Amino acid sequence: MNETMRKLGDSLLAGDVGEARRLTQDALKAGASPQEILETGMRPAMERLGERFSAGEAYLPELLLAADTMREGMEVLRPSILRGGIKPEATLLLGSVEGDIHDIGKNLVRMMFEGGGFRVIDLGIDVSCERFVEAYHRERPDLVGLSALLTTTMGQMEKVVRGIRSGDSAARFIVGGAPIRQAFADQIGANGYAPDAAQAVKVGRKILGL
Ligand code: B1M
Repeated sequence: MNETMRKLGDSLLAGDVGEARRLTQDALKAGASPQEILETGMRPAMERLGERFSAGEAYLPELLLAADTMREGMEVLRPSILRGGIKPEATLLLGSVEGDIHDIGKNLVRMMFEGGGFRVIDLGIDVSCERFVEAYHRERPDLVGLSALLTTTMGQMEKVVRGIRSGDSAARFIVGGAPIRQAFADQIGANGYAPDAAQAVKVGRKILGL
């Protein structure tokens, strides 16, 4: 299985969509869980790519290609993640904060919450504080999920927390993304933080007492 996971990671880095889909299917057939495939096959490869990018050994087109390939692989996992026909237990309002166009992790978080029985309203990427506030009051979600991948955009999270709480002091938030840590979540008054998508659902359920 380790060999399949390694090859899967390599296929993302090579931008080989066919191979990525095939290896994802093979891993599922061999009994790996979607979470295992994501966390041991796909995510480490993206982290390696990020390190090469930081070192000036990889460039934006390679990041984009790998991101698109990972998205294709995630689509293979989607049916296994989603539980069909279940009445949603709660609603999550989700988005990548203003200035941030990274969405692979956020999309995974969405899939995991949907699989965990939530209705998810996904506002997408580069979502301004005003759009979050407006959507919150329109949709009245049980939980708001904020994703940020850049140190320069994580500050937006605090703005959204304050913006929404100024109209509803009981609003509840979960935050995550590569630069986010528990201490930061505590500092901005979020109710929870999760380092990955699977744990996000557990933390979300805990926040809501489900
Ligand atoms: Co960008 N990028 N990128 N990038 N990119 C990073 C984040 C970076 C760490 C790479 C690096 O330099 N090492 C770096 C940020 C440095 C920093 O701020 N400290 C960086 C940079 C600098 C940039 C640009 C500024 C580059 C430039 O233009 N010069 C630019 C900024 C664009 C912008 O947002 N305004 C940029 C652009 C891009 C692409 C568009 C090319 C592409 C994104 C494509 C897309 O998302 N559609 C891209 C990519 C692919 C990456 C890396 C390589 C991979 C990110 C990824 O998808 N990982 C990334 C390096 C890295 O993360 N190590 C990097 C896989 C994904 C499954 O993991 O997103 O972490 P992740 O999500 C996880 C958890 O974080 C968590 O669960 C997810 C699943 O388990 N999680 C949550 C995420 N959100 C959550 C929310 C929750 C809970 C958990 O609750 C709501």
